[in-house]
Amino acid sequence: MKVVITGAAGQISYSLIPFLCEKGVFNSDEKLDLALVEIPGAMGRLEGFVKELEDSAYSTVNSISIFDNIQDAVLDADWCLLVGSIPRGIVLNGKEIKERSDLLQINGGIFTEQGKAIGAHAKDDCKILVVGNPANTNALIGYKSAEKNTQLWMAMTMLDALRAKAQLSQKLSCHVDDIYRLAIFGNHSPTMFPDLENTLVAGKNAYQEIDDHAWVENDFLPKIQQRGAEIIKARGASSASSAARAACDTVKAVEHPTRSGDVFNAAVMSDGAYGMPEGIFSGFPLISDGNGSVEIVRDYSLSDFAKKGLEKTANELVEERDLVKDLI
Ligand code: NAX
Repeated sequence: MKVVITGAAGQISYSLIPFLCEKGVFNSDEKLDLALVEIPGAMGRLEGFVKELEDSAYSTVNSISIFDNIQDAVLDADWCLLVGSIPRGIVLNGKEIKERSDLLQINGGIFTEQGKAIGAHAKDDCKILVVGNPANTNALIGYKSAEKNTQLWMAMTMLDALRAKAQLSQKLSCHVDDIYRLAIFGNHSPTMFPDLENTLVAGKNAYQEIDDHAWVENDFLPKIQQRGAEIIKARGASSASSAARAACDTVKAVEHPTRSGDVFNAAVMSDGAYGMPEGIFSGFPLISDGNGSVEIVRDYSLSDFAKKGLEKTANELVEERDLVKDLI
């Protein structure tokens, strides 16, 4: 089982790769061939991390290789976790990258190249999870560049779902495992829409159990939408351990059948479900059969409040798509 991870010397990967090496993540006993990718300037750091991975002597791992280019890394890949990207605020050629449009263009270049390489050299049924931000639009660029619709492209919204479950479990004093059908719609950005109206907690409707729309609108939604910023403020760095947990959970969710009556969360290419425009990557509730088939769950009913939320995040995704239209 070949697993490619870009941004492998970064902070998310430092937690993510050990998580992926634990038993039971993949639905196969085949040992892992890890292909770790970095930019040339970070290869030294990556070599250091590889020494630690070797010292961990994982029984799940067959080999660990490092690459400073995507083309060689993705040959026959089963999974590609695209974590590496250029963060907002970085200084490139003397200019600080602050604007979303600049960030989209720079990362767009990276994801065009990665998409082409994955389409040409990875397995036909390769699964790809984009973590690097702006994740939904990076996934769109990668998917379009790959030109291979047998491959499954996703962008990560699992972290948003885990954050929402954690807040809901505190509010209703229940265990996170008792929460079913919690869905994140739209963009992995502050416009995302976490839906509680279709969520079940121990078989009961979560929204009715909360019975407090003001809490949902004024506390819960902003909390989830702004959680990333809250963590940056407190930690001086963006979420890493929780993002790694979420990326690993997404792999697990695709690799194994979804538990009965539940969903998992990722952004996939929209086919118009729930009125999200076609041709953007949007967060949806999904199910997996554990055999490579992932489907959007289509039986959620949306209130006017939810529809307004979906419209807002859809508009942002369309705007982002328009900003990179020369790349797709
Ligand atoms: P770091 O800056 O620690 O690591 C990123 C790594 O990517 C660096 O080592 C860099 O050298 C490498 N890199 C850059 N361009 C590359 C390329 N073309 N090929 C290979 N490697 C490349 O960031 P980290 O905290 O690990 O975050 C990584 C990305 O995840 C960021 O874009 C971040 O915004 C995004 N996030 C996405 C989340 C999500 O839910 N979708 C949540 C967490 C996180 O904010």
